[in-house]
Amino acid sequence: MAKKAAKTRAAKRVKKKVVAAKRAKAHAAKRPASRAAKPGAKKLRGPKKAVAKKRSMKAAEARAARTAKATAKRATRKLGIKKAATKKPAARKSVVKAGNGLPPPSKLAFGAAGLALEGVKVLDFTHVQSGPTCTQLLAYMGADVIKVERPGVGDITRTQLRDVKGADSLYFTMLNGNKRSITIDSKHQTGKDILERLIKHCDVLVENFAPGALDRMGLTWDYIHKTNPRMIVASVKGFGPGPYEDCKVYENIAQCAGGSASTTGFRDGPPLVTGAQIGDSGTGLHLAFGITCALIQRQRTGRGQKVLAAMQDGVLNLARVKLRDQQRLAHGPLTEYSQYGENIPFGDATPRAGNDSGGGQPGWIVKCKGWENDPNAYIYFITQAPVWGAICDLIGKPEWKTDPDYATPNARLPRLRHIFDTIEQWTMTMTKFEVMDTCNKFDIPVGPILSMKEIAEEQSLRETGTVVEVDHPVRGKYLTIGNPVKMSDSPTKVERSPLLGEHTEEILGDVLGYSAKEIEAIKTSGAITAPEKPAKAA
Ligand code: CAO
Repeated sequence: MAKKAAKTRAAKRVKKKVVAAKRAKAHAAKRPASRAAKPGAKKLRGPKKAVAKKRSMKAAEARAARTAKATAKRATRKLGIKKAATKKPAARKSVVKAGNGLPPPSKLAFGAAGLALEGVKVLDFTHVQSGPTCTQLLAYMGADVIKVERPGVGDITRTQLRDVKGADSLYFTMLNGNKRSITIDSKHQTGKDILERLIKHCDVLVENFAPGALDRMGLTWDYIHKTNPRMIVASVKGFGPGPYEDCKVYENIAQCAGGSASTTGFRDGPPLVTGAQIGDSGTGLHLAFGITCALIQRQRTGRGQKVLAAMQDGVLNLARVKLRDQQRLAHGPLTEYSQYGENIPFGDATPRAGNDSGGGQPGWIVKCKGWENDPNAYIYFITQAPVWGAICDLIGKPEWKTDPDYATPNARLPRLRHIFDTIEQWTMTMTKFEVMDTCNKFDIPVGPILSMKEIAEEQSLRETGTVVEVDHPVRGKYLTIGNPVKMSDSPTKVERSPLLGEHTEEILGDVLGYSAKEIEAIKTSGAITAPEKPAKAA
């Protein structure tokens, strides 16, 4: 008992000493440098004084720390407390392992190790253009894309803009290559059962129905996520959440709502939509990017997620330089717009820029030989600053190289119209291809206006697989656009689009495991066939 009391008293004494030492340390830290300095020390001024002050404070702190450490050491010794065994940190092993946990590099030749998305199964509920663009790209990359279509009807584009009677239109065939087609009535109970199996089987569901349509089929996120927590549900919609989220949207609506139309066309004309399908195909591309990222994230999390690409957002993303210009307007006119050189004042919004070059290197479309009869006998000409001297020599204006009105990019800005008129006098003496050949020798950036006919016939595009000819059992040979992205270890082989329901039985049997007997029952249920047309009255 007495021993214990003595120990407690000793502990209290030690504690007191520790507190005192701590106080001393704190006090030393607060002590002004002048007081910390030794008596008789030379009085310092300015920066030297500041350095000395810092040094003496440091010394005081160190003294206090030493005292506190010694006191605490004595105290622990008195109390008989053994110093806790401090674990020596193990020698630092290299945490960066070569390969990052990935399998060893394949020894197979590049292009022989399968395709990038091999093994990824996609339940494709897309139609028209935006969604099909996305799933076709996934299919080009090797995913197994199972396109679900309404029995007897299919994707509406099969019959839209038909050029060959009875055959799937090019609108459809050029957006649905490398896919398999299954017909399922998603509102029929047996159809719903088949879809449930597909949801369990697939990794990604892609859809671009009008807002709410997927939910009305009973395929809500909650249901899908419960049925297959790993499934990624990817959607194209016209607008993101907000006042317009329930609206149906087509290509040109997106171009208008995304800021493209207001900035396309000529200043004195109405807004224009572009021929490039930035709303549909552009958003499909964005969605494909989102899906591949979600697939990678799923490798860590094990779960799927919703991926949304709104067409307005996709267009705006592609028109971002125009939002850049909108903000620049607050700080003065947009000097690279020809309207600046023509002394036409700017309004409060990014104007239409005609054929002005979007970047800081002025450019314009100029006529070439034959423009009177050929609507595409034009070339885009960029007066890139580093090659200005070569341009002057070519167009017969060597004096512009030293003329202060033309010698610098800034001096040229108010004279762009005259400069391009002069360039045009020269380009009109040659075909667009001759201008291209001549300019390329001097590294002058130019681009012939190629017609779709010229592109279809361009041999180099065939050789790279960008333009591909495929054979179709009903319509015969047709051209399609292959994979615009070329990968050294995932070469794309473009295949024709499927006929409506061409793979229904194959998918039911081989993929979903229905027996022949079950397939027969499904066939007669009406879930995969078009409803019978009522017989005509005699
Ligand atoms: N079985 C049964 N019903 C099916 C089916 C199937 N396999 N596939 C589709 N349907 C039904 C849908 O359930 C929907 O029915 P309800 O409206 O009764 O629920 C119906 O077909 C039509 O779907 P939808 O509304 O998507 O089609 P739409 O032709 O009226 O509209 C579009 C087309 C493109 C405007 C609209 O889908 C849309 O806004 N999509 C989102 C934006 C988009 O992708 N636009 C780009 C299109 S490309 O230019």
